[in-house]
Amino acid sequence: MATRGVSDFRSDTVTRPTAEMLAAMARAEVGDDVLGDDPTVKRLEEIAAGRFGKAAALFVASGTMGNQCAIAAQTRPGDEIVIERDAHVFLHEGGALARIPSVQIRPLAGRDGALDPAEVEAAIRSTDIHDPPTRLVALEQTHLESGGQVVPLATFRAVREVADRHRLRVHCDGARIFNASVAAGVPVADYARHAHSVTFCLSKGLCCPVGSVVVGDADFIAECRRVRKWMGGAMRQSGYLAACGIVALESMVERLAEDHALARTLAEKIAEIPGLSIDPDRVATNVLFVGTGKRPAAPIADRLAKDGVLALALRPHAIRFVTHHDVGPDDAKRAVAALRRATAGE
Ligand code: TLP
Repeated sequence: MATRGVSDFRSDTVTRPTAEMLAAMARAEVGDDVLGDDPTVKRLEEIAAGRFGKAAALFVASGTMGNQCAIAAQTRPGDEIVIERDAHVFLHEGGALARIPSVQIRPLAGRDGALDPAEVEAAIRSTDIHDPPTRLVALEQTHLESGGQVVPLATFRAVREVADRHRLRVHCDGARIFNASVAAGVPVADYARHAHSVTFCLSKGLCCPVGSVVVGDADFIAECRRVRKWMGGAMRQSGYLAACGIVALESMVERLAEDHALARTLAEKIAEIPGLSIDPDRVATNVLFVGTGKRPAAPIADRLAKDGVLALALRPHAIRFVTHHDVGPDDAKRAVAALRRATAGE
């Protein structure tokens, strides 16, 4: 279903709230959440904590805010965190790690986003006074830059074993952890068991207009609540937004499989277009990076936009397409036709 006449594959963040969400907003019971009396926010936080098998949760404005609160709550300025080198937290959050938790990064190359536990262990600093203290390992599920790959549960387990041996914390940027869960058939709580904290997004494939949630134990969430406050992220009648989150968790998760199937179909069709490269067998969830060979990606994306197909030329020679609730098979056909025209130079 094309919104406003365009087929928008730029991100799953472009999704609009569903009719059910708008209805839930209209009837939401709200209060002042900073004073602790918004029942709808509390309900969302309870449902989220339960779903992830954690004691507590905190509703935050965005994935970025959730990640930064979670890392700030578990580190001290000057600590080092071990992280996959293409992680969103590191690459795409405006340098927030340097500004908010003020931590230093130890980036490691992952395989499809999965860190090698032995390399994590080897990267841990000594207690020598010259070394920064290693405090936390950060994972990402799904891993965006590798094209929405699912990080195996075994990686979570093995990284946590290393972390426990060295008394490190594990944070998971689970912006799209529900996509991983649906694709792999693994409950989110199984991933979360191996992380002290998880941030997940309501405003991506789950279609909410705003919001993410951080989950963890009660002391950690209490600290996140403090950090969120000094970041300016404490909200008042945010139950209107939390109401959408409840609908999302109750009714929008299983349908993510449709987005994955559409991504796969789209990849299969794009793979037939000369001059473009994508391996459909490697499309694990809802993200596709389409290689444009020697041709620069930006003019191709500009040409697509003229045909009403939006996608992001995020790399010099690759265009990113993301499938979601608000695009369907007709949008995919339109994208394929537009790509054929664009690459034929029409
Ligand atoms: N990602 C956005 C862009 O920033 C690239 C997108 O369109 O995919 N973690 C991951 C893995 C993300 O993909 C994103 C958003 C975030 C965190 C941040 O979430 P927000 O945008 O809510 O701050």
